[in-house]
Amino acid sequence: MNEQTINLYKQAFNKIMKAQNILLVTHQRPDGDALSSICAMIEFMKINNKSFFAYSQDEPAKTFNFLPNIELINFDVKMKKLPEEQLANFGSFDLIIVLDCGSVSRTNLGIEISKRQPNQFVIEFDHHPKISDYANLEIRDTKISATAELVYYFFKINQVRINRNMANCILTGILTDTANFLYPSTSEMTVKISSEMMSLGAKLPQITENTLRNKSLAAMRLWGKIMSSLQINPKYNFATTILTKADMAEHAVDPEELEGISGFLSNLYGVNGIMLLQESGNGIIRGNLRTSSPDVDLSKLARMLGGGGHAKASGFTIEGEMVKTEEGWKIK
Ligand SMILES: [Mn+2]
Repeated sequence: MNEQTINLYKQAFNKIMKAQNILLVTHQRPDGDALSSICAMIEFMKINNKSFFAYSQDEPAKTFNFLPNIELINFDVKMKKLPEEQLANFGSFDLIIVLDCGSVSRTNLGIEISKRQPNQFVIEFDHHPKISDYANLEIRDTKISATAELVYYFFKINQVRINRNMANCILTGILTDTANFLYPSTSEMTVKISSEMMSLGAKLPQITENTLRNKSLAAMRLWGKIMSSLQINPKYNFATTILTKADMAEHAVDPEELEGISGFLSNLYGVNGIMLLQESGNGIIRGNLRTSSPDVDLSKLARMLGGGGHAKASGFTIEGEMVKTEEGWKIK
């Protein structure tokens, strides 16, 4: 790591130490890395007696209830916005820390953040490709496996003692964002950090038990349905599969039980990539793109379709519904 990057981490530390009231925010529909990163930062705030408010637009999946500090993340199920009191007092946050959000819109506070007062400072920790500039201090590395790995560097560089709670969070973020060291973003450092987290008390069996071995029979059957619908487009050597509203109605599963299906599908041999199209009700179709091919960048395709993400894992949403025709599934 170069001197310049190390300085960014030190500046972030100084800003936090001086801040009076901190807003910690991660993305909507928070995944394991988003939750782990924010929970590790909450631990740091608690240790340093900082006044903070942690927020995510959507409720964390129950799978992650084992994470320390998860109960301190605020969300509003009905309103899907920052609770009234915090929204009215948005100006009272002199520091806003944004974790794991590819774009500011994923915080659900894009407008508030863009209209902030000059004394409100924004620090961003992220490993997605940059979409827009909005932070005052940006710690971004798209080569790194997880935002939790950036949080690790933040602690290390600033000589913060990593306690067991932080270690559990960092290891969870890394494992969930690399699909247990499966994705090419897994580096020698990723494995080294994970090993260090275990030596600091992170419980690997508990993490895998909660994040991996959590599928019901109905979920397994639905995974089977999705796999049996796979088709390969010979022109692009690209595999697609679908999950309709009817499939979801037939197999009553929690949406969180579908976590990891796209990563699993990317194990399909010899294709350039896979796409899972999922009808999510109210006329929205969610597209998930994955590839294991080293020279395919699917984030470009996702961006063309109005979405974003990483080269190997990205997504988009479009309006419409899926209709079965003689030539296959069409979006209308
Ligand atoms: Mn992430």
